[in-house]
Amino acid sequence: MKSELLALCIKQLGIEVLTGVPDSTLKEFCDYINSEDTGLTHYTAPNEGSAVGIATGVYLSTGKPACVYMQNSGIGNAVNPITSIVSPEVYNIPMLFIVGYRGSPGLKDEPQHKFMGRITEKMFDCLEIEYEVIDSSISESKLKEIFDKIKNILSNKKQFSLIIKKDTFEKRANAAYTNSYKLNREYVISEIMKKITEKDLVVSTTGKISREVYEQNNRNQCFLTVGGMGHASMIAFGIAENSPNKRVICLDGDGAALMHLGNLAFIGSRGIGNLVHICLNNDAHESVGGMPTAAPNFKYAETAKVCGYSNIFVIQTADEFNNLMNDFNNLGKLTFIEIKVANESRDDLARPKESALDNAISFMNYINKEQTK
Ligand SMILES: Cc1ncc(C[n+]2csc(CCOP(=O)(O)OP(=O)(O)O)c2C)c(N)n1
Repeated sequence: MKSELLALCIKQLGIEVLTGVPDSTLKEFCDYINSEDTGLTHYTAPNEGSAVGIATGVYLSTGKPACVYMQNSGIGNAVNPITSIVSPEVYNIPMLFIVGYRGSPGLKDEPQHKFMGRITEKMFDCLEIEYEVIDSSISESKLKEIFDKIKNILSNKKQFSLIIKKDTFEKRANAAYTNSYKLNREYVISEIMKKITEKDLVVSTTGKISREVYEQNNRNQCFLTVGGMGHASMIAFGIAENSPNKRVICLDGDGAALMHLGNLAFIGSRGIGNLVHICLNNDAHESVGGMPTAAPNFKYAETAKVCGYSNIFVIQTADEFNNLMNDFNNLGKLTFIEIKVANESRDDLARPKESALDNAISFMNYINKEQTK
């Protein structure tokens, strides 16, 4: 299916606004709406729940439904506004969902997608939202049939979800997302990992940051938060609070930090002394194709300062980074480091061979072993 065709079908429903969080399954479509003049107003949202909020506001102010796109993992973020705002039993807001189907039954996928993949259709059954699953075999006439049905459903003020399997979209030339930053994220991670001592624990965020951490040697000390985008910093906080003799390094992404920005306010207010929160900021969702976040240019370090973090660094040049590395093991207070990195990664990054459960077990064993030393 061509991305253009899907956008056209959406427009023909009278929809004028698209909002969501990018996803790798929807990459071609996300590239199209990010880089071409589609005639649709597009907002990348901080998280999928916020996208449902935007779409609700659009409907309330224009009487026209909006379209919310997301990876199926984002259904988790969207459930609350769907059940408590959008539902016919509350404000009855018509809405079209476009959902990337990671972990669809029968497809080999990463561990974090297995469970949500298995229950995605059941989630929509449970939410009482009609849906269709489509894949690359979809014909234009079948798509037209589905959209005729969607038109009816939306005009009856209901919601509909189009669940899209991997490789459904025709490939497009890669959109060129760049920023002006020079530091390479994998290099930055490898240098940080060289500084890690046996007293350090590392918690890394969802996506390629964790894959780049996995490429380093000290894996037993690392908890790779392979799913649950945006939650790594709170996991790091929970560990730091309960491991007073350790230093916890959180390797976060800007998109992830933005997804649950309240975490900064919470952590900053706790005055905890053994947490170093590093935000690898490329202004992008690099892991799923490099699309911009909801707020490129957002000032993460300044925000962390206002939130109460004690030590604040903004690193952009190689010199600044080298200076930081020289002092890295003397950082003694609640620290926030924003490192501006290029919007790039290599294609041949490894994926963890061990299961997610094995990662949790070896991480816990490492903590236990250290605690009894
Ligand atoms: C709730 C949720 N929504 C969307 C995704 C898909 N996803 C995985 S990684 C990622 C990008 C993360 O961006 P960022 O934290 O800035 O890190 P970067 O990839 O740029 O290093 C996205 C959108 C997801 N895993 N979970």
